Amino acid sequence: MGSNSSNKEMGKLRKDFPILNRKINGNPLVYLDSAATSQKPLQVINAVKDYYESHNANVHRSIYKLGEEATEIYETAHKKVAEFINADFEEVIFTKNATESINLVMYSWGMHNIKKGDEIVLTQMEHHSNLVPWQFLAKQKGAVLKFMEIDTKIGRIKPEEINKKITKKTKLVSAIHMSNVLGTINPVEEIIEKAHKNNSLVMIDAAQSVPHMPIDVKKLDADFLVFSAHKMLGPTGIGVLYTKKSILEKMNPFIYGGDMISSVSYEDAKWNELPWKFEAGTPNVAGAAGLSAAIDYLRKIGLDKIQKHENSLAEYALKQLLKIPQLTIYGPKEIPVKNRGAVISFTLGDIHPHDLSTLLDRDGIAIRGGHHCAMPLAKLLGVTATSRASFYFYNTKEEIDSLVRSLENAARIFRL
Ligand code: 7TS
Repeated sequence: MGSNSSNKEMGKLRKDFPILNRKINGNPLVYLDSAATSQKPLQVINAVKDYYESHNANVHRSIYKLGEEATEIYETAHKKVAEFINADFEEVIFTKNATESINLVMYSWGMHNIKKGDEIVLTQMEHHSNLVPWQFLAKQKGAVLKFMEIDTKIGRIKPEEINKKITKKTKLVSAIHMSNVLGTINPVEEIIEKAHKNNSLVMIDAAQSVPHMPIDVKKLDADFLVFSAHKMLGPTGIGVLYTKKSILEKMNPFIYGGDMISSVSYEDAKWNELPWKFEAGTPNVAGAAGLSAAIDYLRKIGLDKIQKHENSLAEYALKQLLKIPQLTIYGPKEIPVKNRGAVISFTLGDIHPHDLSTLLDRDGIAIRGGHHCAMPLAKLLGVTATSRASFYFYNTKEEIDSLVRSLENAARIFRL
């Protein structure tokens, strides 16, 4: 499929997203902040509505019809997520978001397995949610954090850093799959192979990759992998932790209480079977209903097709943005695009990214300005903030043209 026909075909899906019909300040909304959260199709909105209208009850406890239906909806969502990433049913745990998934691993696995002097290896492009928990753990345990350095000119991990930083002392490597700032897709296969050779476990922060490309956890061989439903058309408030069964079986629960037990006496308790051992309390059933619908929607289009279309959007956007002389792009700029997603960070002259966001908002264009929850990376890039345009399959080339027109206009207003 050519990039123009893919633009047209994907453009037809926009009718499923009611919010994309909104006018902002009299202009059609151009939503370019899907890395923060994606918009939701009617199929997802209706699944949540239908759950509350027709099936609402608590799960795993009520024997009456509605209770059975709610349980069925909740467990089906688990099955769909497992299938989506090629995991086993027991290996998929629902959390609140990717951040909570990482914290679960830090508390339940890290607190018991990381010891004084052990090394935890991250990249220099981690989101705070895959940095701050490990800083806390390292301080608690006297462990050492190491960072695979990046070449800031091209926005990629320096190839030699993988061998240099992952050693026999490494107990955990936790790496972002696709950068939410640079758009870089990291060589996680190579990182996982190197880590396993050194008997280290690996966690992949797939918050920005699972929504945009096919992921097979068995093929990848990651030990832990996390993501959030809200970046992949699903509702907020529900996230996923994938963990290999053999590791989960040895981990203690994270949160203690109802539903995660099989039997309780006044003195003691036995844990429930996987995955419920890690899901205490009433879960986000409506969120799970929405996540199921989101997965159905994504699978119907096909992740391969989504990735291809986003590659063509990234390529077109890079080409057009590179024509603006006052604009600096941070991250991979090669054309044709390779190992990068459709997230582009930039600065326009010395306009503060917050001012640029405000100016573009007047034209109905939503882009994010700031440090994108990666303050150390911004510092490394020599900036305090950048502007970021991030795309999903529902974005079009015409929207990129609107972005470019508005940026050129901003450059004129600021006399750059
Ligand atoms: N990891 C990555 C790579 C992310 O991009 C984000 C959120 C998270 C983890 C945390 O996800 P959460 O659902 O737990 O909040 N990234 C962004 C962003 O780039 N702009 O807003 C949120």
